[in-house]
Amino acid sequence: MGHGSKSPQVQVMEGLQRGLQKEIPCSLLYDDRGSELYEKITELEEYYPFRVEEYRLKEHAREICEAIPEDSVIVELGCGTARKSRIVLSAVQSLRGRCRYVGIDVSSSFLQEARSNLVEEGIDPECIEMVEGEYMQGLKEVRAMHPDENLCIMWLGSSVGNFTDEGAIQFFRDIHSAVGTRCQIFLCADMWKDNAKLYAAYHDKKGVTELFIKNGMRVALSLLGHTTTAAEEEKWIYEVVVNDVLRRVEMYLKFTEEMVLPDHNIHIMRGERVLVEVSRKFTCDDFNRLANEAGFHIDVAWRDSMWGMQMLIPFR
Ligand code: AVI
Repeated sequence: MGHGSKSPQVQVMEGLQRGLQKEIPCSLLYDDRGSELYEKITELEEYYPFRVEEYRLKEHAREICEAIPEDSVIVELGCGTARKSRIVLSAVQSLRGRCRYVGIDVSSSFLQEARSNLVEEGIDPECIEMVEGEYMQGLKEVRAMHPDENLCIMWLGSSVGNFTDEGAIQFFRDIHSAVGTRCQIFLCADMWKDNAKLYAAYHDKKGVTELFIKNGMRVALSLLGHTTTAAEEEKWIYEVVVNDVLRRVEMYLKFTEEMVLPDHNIHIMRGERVLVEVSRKFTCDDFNRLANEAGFHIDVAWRDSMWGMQMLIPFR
């Protein structure tokens, strides 16, 4: 991720026209089918991130809410159904007696479900607001709705790992420009760990991740007007590489037959690998460096060998 404002179609075209290391934008992985498959991934035995995050949020909920200044508005990026954030939000509600929340998501049905989940959790419906849309536009709207307040921006799920480091730094800078200095970012992300554990999490025995990655490629090609057949898809081999230099898991599709899209000047050679997704795994130093380069410092952190959670505040 981190391709700026180019349209998805242009991003796919440019990524596949490359000579060296062709790639597609991983944002394409989440169409309806992709979102369903991702939901299934979170239930896989090998896919530890989802369960570990939930566990860590429960374990540290009280300390996390103590690190959020009183009377802040908590703003969640990509809130989904608020299944995870409700852990922290209900802790804020019990500690402070009030929890003001804005969920941002592109899906209106998720926003509705999130609202009823939070009401069920005991959050006052008058304190819940929802903004339908993309993150940055949503954040600008939230700042206009709450011009003078501290915004605690929650970004759960290690989605930062699907950005390049430059993309992540730019993303934090964009948050800063959208909302100004009265903000914190509560960021959760996966830690660098044992190769075998990482490999298994992205190369599950049931093959769900493979379907998820292949679906992303199908979506990318459809943007170029190409309808993928089942026979073509069978010839893509799913490969996972744990890259210990860049500290990330790389998910590729290897084309065992060449593919030519002459109208778009695309030629994928037989045996060539296309990078579909990366999932960055961080060390403590990686987090500190990313935060500092984006103009933030880490105020509090909860980290162990599995999972990292940190509260970032702007330098000025
Ligand atoms: C959404 N994101 C944090 C997931 C991850 O672990 O990087 C996406 C994913 N890709 C394959 N499995 C899960």
